[in-house]
Amino acid sequence: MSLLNKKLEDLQQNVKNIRNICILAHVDHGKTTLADSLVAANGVISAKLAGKLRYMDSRKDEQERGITMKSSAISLFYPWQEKEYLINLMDSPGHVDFSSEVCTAVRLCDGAVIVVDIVEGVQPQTKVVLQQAWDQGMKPILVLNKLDRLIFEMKLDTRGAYAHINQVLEQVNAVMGEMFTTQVFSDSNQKPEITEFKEGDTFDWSSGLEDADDSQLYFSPAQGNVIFASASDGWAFSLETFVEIYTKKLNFSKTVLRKTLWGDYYMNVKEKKILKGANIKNKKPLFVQLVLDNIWAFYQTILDDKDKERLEKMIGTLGLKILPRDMRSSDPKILLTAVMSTWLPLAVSVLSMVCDNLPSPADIGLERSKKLMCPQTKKFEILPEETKKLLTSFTACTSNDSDPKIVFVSKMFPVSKSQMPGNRAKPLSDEELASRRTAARERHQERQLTAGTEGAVQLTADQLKTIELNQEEEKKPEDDIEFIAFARIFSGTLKAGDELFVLGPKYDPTTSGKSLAEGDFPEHCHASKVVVSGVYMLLGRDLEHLEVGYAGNIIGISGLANSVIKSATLCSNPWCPPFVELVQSTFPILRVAVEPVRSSDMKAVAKGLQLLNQADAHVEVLVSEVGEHLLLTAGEVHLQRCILDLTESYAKCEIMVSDPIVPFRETIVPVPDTDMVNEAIEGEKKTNKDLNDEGGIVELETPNKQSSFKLRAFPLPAGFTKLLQENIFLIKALASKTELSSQSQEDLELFQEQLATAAMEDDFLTANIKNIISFGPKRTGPNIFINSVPSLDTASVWVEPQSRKKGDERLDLISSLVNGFQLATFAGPICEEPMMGVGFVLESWELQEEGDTGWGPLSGQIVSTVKDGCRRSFQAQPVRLMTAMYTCDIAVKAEVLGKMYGVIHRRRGQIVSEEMIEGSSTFTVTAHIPVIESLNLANELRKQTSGLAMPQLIFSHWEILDVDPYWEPNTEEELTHFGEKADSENPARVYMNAVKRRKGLKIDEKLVEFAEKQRTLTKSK
Ligand SMILES: Nc1nc2c(ncn2[C@@H]2O[C@H](COP(=O)(O)OP(=O)(O)OP(=O)(O)O)[C@@H](O)[C@H]2O)c(=O)[nH]1
Ligand SMILES: [Mg+2]
Repeated sequence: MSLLNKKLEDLQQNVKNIRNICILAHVDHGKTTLADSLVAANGVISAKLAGKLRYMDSRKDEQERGITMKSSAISLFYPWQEKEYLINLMDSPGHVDFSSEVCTAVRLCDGAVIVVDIVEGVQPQTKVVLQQAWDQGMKPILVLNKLDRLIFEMKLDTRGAYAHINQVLEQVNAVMGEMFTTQVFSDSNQKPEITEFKEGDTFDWSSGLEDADDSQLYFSPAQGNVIFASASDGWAFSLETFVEIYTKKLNFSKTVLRKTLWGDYYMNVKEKKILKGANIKNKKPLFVQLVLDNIWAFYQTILDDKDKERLEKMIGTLGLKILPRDMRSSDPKILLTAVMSTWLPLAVSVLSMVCDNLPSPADIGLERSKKLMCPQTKKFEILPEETKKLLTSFTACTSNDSDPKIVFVSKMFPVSKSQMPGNRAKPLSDEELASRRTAARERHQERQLTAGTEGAVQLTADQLKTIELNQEEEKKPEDDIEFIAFARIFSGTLKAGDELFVLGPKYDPTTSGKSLAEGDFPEHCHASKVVVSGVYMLLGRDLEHLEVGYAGNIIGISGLANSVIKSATLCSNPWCPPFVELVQSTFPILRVAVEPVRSSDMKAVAKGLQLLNQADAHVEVLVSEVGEHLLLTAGEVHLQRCILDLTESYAKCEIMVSDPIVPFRETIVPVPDTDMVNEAIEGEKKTNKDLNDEGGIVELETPNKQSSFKLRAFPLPAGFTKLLQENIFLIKALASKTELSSQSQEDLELFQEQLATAAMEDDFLTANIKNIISFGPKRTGPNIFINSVPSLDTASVWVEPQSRKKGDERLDLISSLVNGFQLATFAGPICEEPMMGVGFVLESWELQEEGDTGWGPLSGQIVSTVKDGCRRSFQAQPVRLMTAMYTCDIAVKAEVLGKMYGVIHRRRGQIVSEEMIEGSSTFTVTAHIPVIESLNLANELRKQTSGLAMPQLIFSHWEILDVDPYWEPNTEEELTHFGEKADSENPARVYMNAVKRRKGLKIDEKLVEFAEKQRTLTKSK
């Protein structure tokens, strides 16, 4: 172990001096480049390569594409103000496809370094990461990066740059302010309401915003939480850097400088005073004069004027020591980096601010610990006593023998076995050398003995066995991969040999804690036991073996591969709750079917997919109903990375990938007033209301004629459906109403109110919200099932089920009824895709004493009959397909704006907004584009705009495709307008048929019409 690593290991025990931080930003704002300089400060890479190597991007494709795809960690040592610090630094990806990797990093850290490109300013992912840091209760510092771009790209003078910096700061602070107000408002909602008013009482209209403390909230250089940097040129400074420089050089008072160096202050040279009001008097602010002017001067002298003499003078005044070799360099960029990084070393500014400003793991605090232990929707108080006791261990973060061991695994990452510390080539000891020599001699003798038997060698049974085993092993792709858990110890110590409980996300200490404590493992308790086989320090591309891991540190753990799939909580105490799952900001929407090129590789692919699933938090692997292996990814870039991983590491065989499969939703709409050519529909086609009264009702009977139903479907208002989608976690929480936290209780009431408002346009729905008996599919989906049979007295979703009244047999069969609805909404009749925005009404339900014999159990018959009924009543309404839409954010240069619009329109996209980034020629354009039309968009845009436009695609919403998929030209006008075969084909039908074809469903499609015409086309000329 190197000296540095030894030091790091020692430092792990001093929790006060540990900082766990991650670097977060929008894509390409310079996180990895910044990390380089910090890593270089530890001598892991040479300072010369810092900013160019992108050390934390250890994968080949990360290097080639220039984007980070995985978050990775490194432990750094930093001596600061006579103390020694251990900084566990994490680099995260900025591309939206990998936002789940950001989640895994954020989970383990206490502090965040938010990087913002000073030219691009706040971008969509910047907002997302600020929100994530906020939600996790992390303390952030801000790095305004790429300041060099202001000089040469934007060609700003120092005052212009100052104004621009202020603008970007305001943008960031606006985001912070917004999050703060939202929080205060939601907190003030929780305050107990005053119900009685006495005379003389004053009513407080304020929202609490005035009293809330926001002094620490905003970023400001004067607050000491902003750093200015150019990561690629290796320099950075905070206000404190210049305060130090000028107090030494010019004998200024530190306190005065700290107050005045940032802000509306200027220097009056005559009076030798610093005064306020630079703006009004049109004077140079102090920051411009003392800071920016100097930096601009260096860039000017070195890169523009190439004036060595002047430069030497400047270096002399500052007392910098530059290597003669760098001074002689003919490349001005090298010279610039050498000078600037000596004057304003990046690592010093960033790391010292991290040590001073960001909390240690011991400062985790009560609030954050509670948040980790208990989902927001539940009351902390309902946790069992034994569990509540663990809160002190969380907050204390101590490593005594008596402390429970609590570890959170946020992801599993693959390491090739040869890279593991134990397996790296070591120099051989004398004994090992001697034994190898003997072995070689024996082999040689054996060979000589068997030489006479014409090449045939008799093998013993044992030898045969080993050979067979070896052959089998050769086929297993996972053999050279070991999964290491990316984890943080929250309490206690961890070493190889420790036996711990592995608690899956669904583990519940209330129900299973006691059994586990007694040594039982009840079925489906989502817990198991595991023995840790090794603990490692994470060092970027390497791992270093650790004897013991201490509380507060981020470490790697081996030996968990068989017990942990993606994330888990490890604890020595079975009363520990599993850590709260993070809500993902995106969900995997792009799915493909994969299969091997050679069918003999099928097993390898199946195994490979499992490994991939384990290694990537954001991948989902499914087997479809027809037996295909489906892979769900966040987007195209993510997909390409997964396929590469699969072919190269996990399955190790050639793979065929289907065209991406894009999901659809099925819905119904009110009967339209006009047909496809905008003619009013009259006559026999009735209005929706009439339909509901008679035509829409479907009547069914179970096969044994014992039970019959009347069902009806109706479209939910769009706002209503949206609410259902947005509040899934509340709907989930409804399942256990007694455990709801008071906050969730209020959220629930609010949710009900909002639903009532959204239902206003539909009288029937308004009257029946209280009669909803289920949501579906999966009991949380955006469809509802309403009980409108007055005699059927069953509990709605909103109330706790009471003890059941005797006498009504139907009540025993409610779950079958609901299951039928669940199945119907899971796969609709258009093309077996899930339904959305549909309400089903149970109009009547008859149950006879007995039915025909010879049929299976009644419950099963009810499931299938209700499912069928829902599907038929769905089809009695005008049906529509819904397509998934992406929000597409594109940063694009003005000169290629037109070309970009061309690409978007061709793909049926709509522009939502377009803004120019002030002072630059870059536009930020937001568009909506159907997911199905988005494939290869990034590539096409790059080609069309010579790489000047970069799209970020995030799933946004579902949109109704306003054409009936079964529509064919019917009326005379339609026939004249569209021709007999609807020449411009019905897009909904195209999509529907494509889905059906994929699923192997029957398609109502004529392949060749009027074949004889085709035959005669050429001959008849
Ligand atoms: N001009 C300039 N370019 C920079 C600076 N810092 C980084 N870059 C460039 O910006 C590009 C992106 O840098 P990265 O460090 O890979 O960005 P990132 O934030 O890690 O990107 P992702 O991980 O993909 O989100 C690279 O081409 C860098 O050379 C800077 O201070 N000034
Ligand atoms: Mg990066």
